[in-house]
Amino acid sequence: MQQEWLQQINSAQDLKVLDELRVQLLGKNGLITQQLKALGTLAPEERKTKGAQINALKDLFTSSIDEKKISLEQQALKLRLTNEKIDITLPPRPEMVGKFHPISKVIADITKYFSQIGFQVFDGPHIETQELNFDALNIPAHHPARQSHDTFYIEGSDEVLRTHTSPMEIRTLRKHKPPIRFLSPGRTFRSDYDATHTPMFHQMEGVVIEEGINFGHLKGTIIDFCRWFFEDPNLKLRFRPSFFPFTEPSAEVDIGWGNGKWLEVLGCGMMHPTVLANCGIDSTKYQGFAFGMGMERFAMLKYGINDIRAFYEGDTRWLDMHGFGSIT
Ligand code: 2U9
Repeated sequence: MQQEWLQQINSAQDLKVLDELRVQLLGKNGLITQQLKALGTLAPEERKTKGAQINALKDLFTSSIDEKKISLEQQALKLRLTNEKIDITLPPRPEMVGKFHPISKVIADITKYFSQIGFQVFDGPHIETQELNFDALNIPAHHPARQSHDTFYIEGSDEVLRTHTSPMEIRTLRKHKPPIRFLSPGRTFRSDYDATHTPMFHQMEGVVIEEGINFGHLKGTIIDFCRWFFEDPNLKLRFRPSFFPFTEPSAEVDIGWGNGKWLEVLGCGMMHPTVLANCGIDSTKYQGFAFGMGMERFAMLKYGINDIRAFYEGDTRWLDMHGFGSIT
């Protein structure tokens, strides 16, 4: 009988069968348990020898079952590890796919367009000295433009959060000499918050400095670019005289928006000779133009988004609707 039970224990295929065997042998009404209970009816001498035998059997069965249990558990674990392997080559679930923010899309598209006509891209720090953010750009202290920028000043420092990307143009022109064409996209900061202003927004500025550059080059560049961006080869544009301290002459550009309406999209002008001199560039040899535009405004016009605040609320449902699967 002992051999038969051991044989059964060793050939148990799973933990359930093994547990049934344990119950049959060692459970409340198990074979061994009954035998132990029956000892009480035996004569003292017989009880001693039989008792020892049954207890030895109990120990044998218990250790055999325990051993078998460990081996079955290890087998089961091995099986799970091979069956439950994660296939990392599977594509992600559709609901887990992220989207590119419309601002990333607009910056990537505009950068790509201008890189095809010889523009490099430079980006730089968000915190700038007042010299780079204002003075070098021909905006002296007490000039009304300083007030109109709603600047974030940094306490105990001469520095500010840059109010435009223009300081990056100064940095670039002090380091790299003309002829040069470049863009500087990036974050800018002004203390303002309503349906068309957020305290952090994105600008893209462009600069071209070469010998013999004139207002015609500026107009041609801007007209071609806007017609490409707004996907309308017949788009009407209007250059309206304006003023910026860093360009002279300056203009604001409007695009025709059907039914005789005009919409302002960007500002531009010829590089001011004082600004060129501040960068160590001889304005009798080199001329240039610059333009600046707000990325949120471009995105809102192109993609029909009407409240700028939604860009930075971080609502993934909004991003699902307005984002892009790819920006290359
Ligand atoms: C240097 C010299 C000239 C960049 C320019 C504008 C006109 C302009 C605004 C458009 C919408 C800023 O985001 S916005 O509010 N920008 O109108 N920007 S010319 O001129 C420069 C820049 C750097 C050294």
